[in-house]
Amino acid sequence: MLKSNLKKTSSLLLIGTLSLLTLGTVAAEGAALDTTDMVGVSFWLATAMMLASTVFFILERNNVAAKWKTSMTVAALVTGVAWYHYTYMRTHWANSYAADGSHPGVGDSPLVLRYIDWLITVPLQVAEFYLILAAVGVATAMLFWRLFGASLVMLIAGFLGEAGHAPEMPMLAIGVAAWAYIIYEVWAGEAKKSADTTSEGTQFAFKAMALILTVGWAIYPIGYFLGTGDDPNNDALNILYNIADVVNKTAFGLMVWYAATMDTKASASAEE
Ligand SMILES: *C/C=C(C)/C=C/C=C(C)/C=C/C1=C(C)CCCC1(C)C
Repeated sequence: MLKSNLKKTSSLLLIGTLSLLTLGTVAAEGAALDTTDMVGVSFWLATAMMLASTVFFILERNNVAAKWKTSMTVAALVTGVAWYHYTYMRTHWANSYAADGSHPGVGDSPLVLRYIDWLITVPLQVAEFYLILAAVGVATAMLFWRLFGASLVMLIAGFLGEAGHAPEMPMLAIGVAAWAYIIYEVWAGEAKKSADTTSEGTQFAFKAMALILTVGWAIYPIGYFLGTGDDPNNDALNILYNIADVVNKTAFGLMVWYAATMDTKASASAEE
């Protein structure tokens, strides 16, 4: 009974996702992609990856132990929200070729769409991090709020700098400082101490997340930096942001899924 209800829920979720895909297609109408434009291609690849990951995480949610289900849901939300924004971002990019076919200038980056997406998905990932620690009862709510606060400072500084509301370099410095604080908190602070005492699956998830926050997130400030100065490289900025999003959302979700699967198998064999 419960099983069949779960199956029904996941089929409904899948149908919902696919209907959203139709909406996304409508949103893309009128935009022709220049297939020799690698930045444009990266927008399209990222869009497809986000949708595929979302469907995968929703379906795989049924195969993991109960305590991992919320983590899988959050992973699906992150890629789902990103997929939704990517359908618009790729259109924005494809619509902004100059008449001579040259690539868009700085003003044509999907800046606002990107930061709206990050403003939703980054706190979701911080929540994910917290959830994995909380699943074993070792994380405090304060840890969540500290990471949440620091990620907001990072994103707001980045937005003000990129949008030209504040000088680029000082904003980059503030953003990097907030990110450095997150790295410290994860490798040396409360989070680290909590994770040392838990199951193999949780430890794997924790290490994966610490790496994502340190190495995966490092791609963003590099992209930002290349987009600054008198001769900003708008193509490099966008292609790096797109790669970073796939790494930090899809690969990150896959690691959570892997940890969840590992932990589920371990507890199943312990019961036998
Ligand atoms: C799914 C989206 C994610 C994980 C976005 C992450 C964004 C960052 C880690 C951005 C970092 C930045 C800095 C560290 C310095 C200032 C500029 C930013 C906002 C690009």
